[in-house]
Amino acid sequence: MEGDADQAARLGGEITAADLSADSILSTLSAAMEEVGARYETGEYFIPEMLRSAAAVEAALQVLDPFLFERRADQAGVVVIGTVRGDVHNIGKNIIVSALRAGGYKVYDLGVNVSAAKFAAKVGEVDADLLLLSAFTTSTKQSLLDVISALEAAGLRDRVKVVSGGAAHSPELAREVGVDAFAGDVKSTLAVCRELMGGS
Ligand code: B12
Repeated sequence: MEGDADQAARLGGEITAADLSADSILSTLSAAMEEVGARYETGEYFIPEMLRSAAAVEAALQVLDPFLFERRADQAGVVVIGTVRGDVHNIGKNIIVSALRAGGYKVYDLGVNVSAAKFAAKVGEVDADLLLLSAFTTSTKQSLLDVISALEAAGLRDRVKVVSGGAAHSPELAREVGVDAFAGDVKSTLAVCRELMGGS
C-alpha cells in the first residue's frame, strides 16, 4: 500500500529471497490492490493513486514472474485467458495469470476487450484445457454469452472447461451464462482449475 513502482520492484526482489509460497505472495499483492480499489470507491483515493498502485503491482509481478515460474511443477494444463469484449479491467486478471503460471500452467493471455471469435480461435489453436474469462462490469453478460456461443459454433464447447471471475461478477451470473465454474480470488481460482483438470 506504500511506495511506488520502483519500490515495489525492489520489494519483489527481496521477496524472491524469502521462502514464501506463490499463493501467499500473490494473495498479498491482490489484497493490497483490492484495498486500493475500495478506497478509490469511497473517494479516499483518486484515479492517479489507483493507476500508480496498478503500476506498482505490475512492476512487482515482472520481478516475481520468473521466480514463481521456476518453482512450477510439471505442466498442469493449457489455459487461455482474457478480459471479455467491452471491458478493460486487467489488474486482477494479471494477478491470476501470474498465479496460474506459478502453478505450472501454460498460459496464453489475450489481454483486454477480447472478442468471442478471438477466444474461440485461440482455444482451438492451442487445444486449451481451460478458458478463463475475466469480466468486471455487469454489462459484460452478453460478451460472456457470446463466448459460449462462439465455442459451440466452433465445436469446442465440450473440449474446454470455462471459468469466469472478476469484480462485480458472481456465481449466479456464471450459472446464467453457462460457464462451468466461478472463482473469486487467487486461491479459489487455483483450486477450481485443479479440480476441473481432474485433480483434488
Ligand atoms: C481499478 C478499477 C478501474 C480502472 C481499471 C484499471 C485496470 N487497468 O484494470 C479504470 C479506472 C480504468 C476503470 C474503469 C471503469 N470501471 Co472500474 N473499477 C476499478 C476498481 C476500483 C478496482 C478493480 C481492481 O483492480 N481491483 C483489484 C484487483 C486485485 O481485484 P479484482 O479485480 O477483484 O481481481 C480479483 C478477483 O476478482 C479475481 N479475478 C479477477 N479476474 C479474474 C478472472 C478470472 C477468470 C477469475 C477466475 C478470477 C478473477 O481474482 C483477482 C485477484 O484476487 C473496481 C471496484 C472494486 N473495488 O473492485 C471498479 C469497477 C470494477 N469498475 C466499474 C466500472 C463501472 C467502471 C467503468 C464503466 C467506469 C466508468 N463509468 O467509466 C469503467 C469501465 C471501462 C471499461 N469499458 O471496462 C464497476 C463495475 C460495476 C458493475 N456492476 O458493472 C466497479 C465494480 C466499481 C463500482 N462499484 O461501480 N475501473
